Order: sequence, then C-alpha cells, then structure tokens
Amino acid sequence: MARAKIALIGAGMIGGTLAHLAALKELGDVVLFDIADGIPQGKSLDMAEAGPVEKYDAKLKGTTDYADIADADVCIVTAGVARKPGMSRDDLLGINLKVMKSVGEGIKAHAPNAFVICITNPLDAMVWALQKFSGLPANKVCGMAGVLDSARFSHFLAEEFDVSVKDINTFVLGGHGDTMVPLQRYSTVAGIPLPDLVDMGWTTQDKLDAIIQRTRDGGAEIVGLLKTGSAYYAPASSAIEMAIAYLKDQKRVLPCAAYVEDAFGIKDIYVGVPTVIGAGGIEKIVEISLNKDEQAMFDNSVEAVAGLVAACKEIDGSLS
Ligand code: A3D
Repeated sequence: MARAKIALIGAGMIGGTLAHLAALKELGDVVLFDIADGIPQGKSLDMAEAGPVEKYDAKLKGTTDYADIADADVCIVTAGVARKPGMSRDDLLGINLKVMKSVGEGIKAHAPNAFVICITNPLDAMVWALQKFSGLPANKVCGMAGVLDSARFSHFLAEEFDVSVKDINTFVLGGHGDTMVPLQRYSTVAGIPLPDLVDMGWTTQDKLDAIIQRTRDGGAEIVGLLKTGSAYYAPASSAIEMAIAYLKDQKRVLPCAAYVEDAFGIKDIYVGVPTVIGAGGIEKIVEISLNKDEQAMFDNSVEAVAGLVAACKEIDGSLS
C-alpha cells in the first residue's frame, strides 16, 4: 500500500513541528507548504537530512506551489498569523480570514478528499470559514483545540495530584478562547471524577478553580513567556493525535471543533464538542448531558463563537 500523504499548510513554528512529528512517527510522506519562499524548502531539507539518523522512511518536500499537495490524505492548516503579547486570538480574525480563503481554494483544487484539521486562530471561526471556502464535506473539516486545552488541563492536574499524566482524562469543550468550558464532572483520575477527588481530600475546590482558570489562560501564559509567538509543541502533538485517529481509523473519542448540525441545544455552528474520529473523519458527535451550569457556560462560549462568525460574514460577503 502506498504511503499516506500529509500536507502541512503553513511552515512556521507549528508547521515545522508537525512535519518533524509526522516523520518521526512515519505517518507518511510530508509536503510542507508556505508562501514564504525558502522556509518550507529549508525546513524540509533539514528534516530529510535527519532521516538517516532517526531512521525514518518519509519523503519531505517543501513548496510554495499548491499543486504539490495533490491528493493529500490529511491537510493540517496553520497558515496565518500567531499572537504576540497583548493580542487576543480574536485580534487575528481579519488577517487570517483572508488566509483561510486562499488555503480553502488551494485544498478544494488539489486535495478535495483530504481530512482537514485547522489550527489557525481564532480557531472556531477559522475552521468554519475554511469549510465554506473549501467546500469539503463538514465531516472532513475540523479544528484542533479541545485536545490541546484538555492536555493543558491534564498536565496541571498531574502536577497538583503528583500522579502520571497517563491516568488523567479530561474534557474541555466550547470555543477555543477565554470562554472554553473545562468539564470537572467528566474529567477523571483513573476513572475518579474531579468532584469526588475534592471530597476525598486530594485537592480543594479553590485549587481546582485556579487550575481551570490557568487552563483557560494556557495559551496566553505561553505567549507571555515566549514574547515572539505562541505555543507550538503541544498544539502540534495534539493535531498529530487527531491525524493518526483518522489515518488508522482508530475511532478515538476526542474533543475537537466540529460542525454541529443540531446537538447540545445549538444548530449549524462549529464549536468544540466530543467527537469520534475514524476513517470517516468526524464520524459522530458525542452528546453528553450537561447540567444547568455547564450548559450555561457552553451557551456563553457558543455565543462568543457566533459573534466571530458574524464578524467573518461582515468582512467577506461571500460567506453569508
Ligand atoms: P507562525 O510560526 O507565524 O507560522 C505561520 C506560517 O503561516 C508562516 O510561516 C507564514 O509564512 C505562513 N502563512 C501566512 N500566510 C499564508 C498563506 N496565505 N498561505 C500559506 N502560508 C501562509 O505561526 P504558528 O505556527 O506559531 O501558529 C500558526 C497559527 O496557529 C496561528 O494562527 C496561531 O494563533 C494558531 N495557534 C492555534 C492554537 C490552537 O490551539 C487552536 C494553538 C497555537 C497556535
């Protein structure tokens, strides 16, 4: 069987890390696309030269020509601009919407059968626009955010409890922004829900609340430290986990920004929800029950995403 082909649109900090991970894990041949001539070619050559050391069989090609992504099985989109200190994700909307238009057209023309994972911010609105611009089926276009936000939540909990990250399972839903909804009742350590761990004296509700706030601010914390851009290692790992779920038909249950036709009391919007990812792309949306408080937080988050989608429609009339 021929190797899978993975196209990475955007060869910046996340794009380069994605290429490296895809090669190290031998997920297939990698095409790194960017408009900044020299960057994708240079990074690809550098990583190809690491192949004999790491012993991976993967061809890597850098390009500025969309024709090179032809028939890709997976496209991961990071093209656009990242945050600098003081900027919110939403500040990126105008610039990155234009980028989504050209990327969507490129994917539509050259890789219409791909599973597309968008990472560009503001995530939920950009994945919505990318689906519209590309015209690909909604089950084949999704956004990475929930896996990363959940990983951040899990990391902070592992530190608090001094237990392995392997035994922690967390769920963060809603839009990828200040309104995201870390779900305490559905987050567990070895199957024990967080509220039970408070009852057991492992932590206090105050400490949990602080961890939840740190999770919400997780992106900004890294931006503040790096000063020149935003996080890239954990975002890349998270998108690769989703790509593997698709390529290997794993039927993983992962939170991601997916098209919700009608669930959780909302209709016709992209937002972070639990999904099943397999060979069919987003195969299912897992409609867990939310209590009153959780539903209110989720609705608030959906409202924020809807505001950004409305802003996209105002900027680009072809989207309305
Ligand atoms: P960066 O290192 O700046 O890379 C972006 C790349 O996109 C650059 O190499 C640009 O040359 C390239 N680019 C710009 N316009 C185009 C275009 N029209 N076509 C193709 N390539 C283009 O950024 P990064 O890799 O650090 O971040 C990429 C995006 O991911 C940003 O929008 C971030 O805000 C976002 N991000 C999202 C998350 C989520 O969890 C959703 C996390 C971290 C970053």
